[in-house]
Amino acid sequence: MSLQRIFRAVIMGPPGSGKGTVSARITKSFGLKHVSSGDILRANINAKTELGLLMKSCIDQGQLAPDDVMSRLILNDLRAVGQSSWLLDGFPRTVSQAEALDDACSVDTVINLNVPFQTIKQRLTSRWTHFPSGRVYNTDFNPPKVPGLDDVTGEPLVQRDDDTPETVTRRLKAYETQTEPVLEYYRSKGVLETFSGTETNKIWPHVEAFLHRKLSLTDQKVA
Ligand code: G5P
Ligand code: MG
Repeated sequence: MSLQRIFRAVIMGPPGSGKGTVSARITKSFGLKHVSSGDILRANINAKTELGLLMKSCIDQGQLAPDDVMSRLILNDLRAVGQSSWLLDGFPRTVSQAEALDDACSVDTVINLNVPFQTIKQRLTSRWTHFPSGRVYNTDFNPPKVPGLDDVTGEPLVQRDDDTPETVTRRLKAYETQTEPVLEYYRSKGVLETFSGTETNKIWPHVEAFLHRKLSLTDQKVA
């Protein structure tokens, strides 16, 4: 689908709700550029940048990184994306981050994946990730073709340090206290669209149909 003006979307949901998985499908079907705050932080940790070294303990403990650091990092990345349409995954995660984003640009739609916490806990302990690309696998749901190796590059997959059961519990707590208020923030602006379920394959057709409608309406408004 060709986009006639910049479309700005955010994908939200608790840790492990499938943001990365659904983002990959949106990128493939609609050509939005995927900007993931978690992937950017992990790339910094891997490259041992100053930022990565500072943020590693925060992330490993399941706590959120400071708002000012995150807002500067992500707004900078969005500027680098330039005139492309984008999909933000993992940001904003606090009301203060949402306000910082609003100051820079308006968001057209917020896709909220509403998945029960019980479902999430099982998923995260069997997740395997290809760090350089952010591609995610799951030993039950979408296993790699060759166990332990990325389908595209053949490079080794690793488990995230913050996917231990104790850290997952802390991440869910941080989500409840700090991120859930962001849903209310976007609901009151009339841009929140919630998709509930326990399986990504059942949620995805609804997200896809919604974006088809939304993007064709956006095109009509421009025409
Ligand atoms: P991240 O990287 O943003 P989270 O915690 O928000 O991390 P996460 O864990 O990346 O989110 P996800 O992207 O929502 O989860 O989910 P996913 O990876 O697609 O799916 C999870 C697993 O389930 C995968 O193995 C997938 O294959 C599988 N799966 C998907 N669908 C199904 C299904 O239907 N069935 C089954 N069985 N499996 C399925 O943030 C990490 C940390 O970075 C910091 C924080 O410390 C954060 O904790 N951070 C920030 N701090 C402050 N502000 C910000 N804006 C920050 N952004 C990141
Ligand atoms: Mg993710």
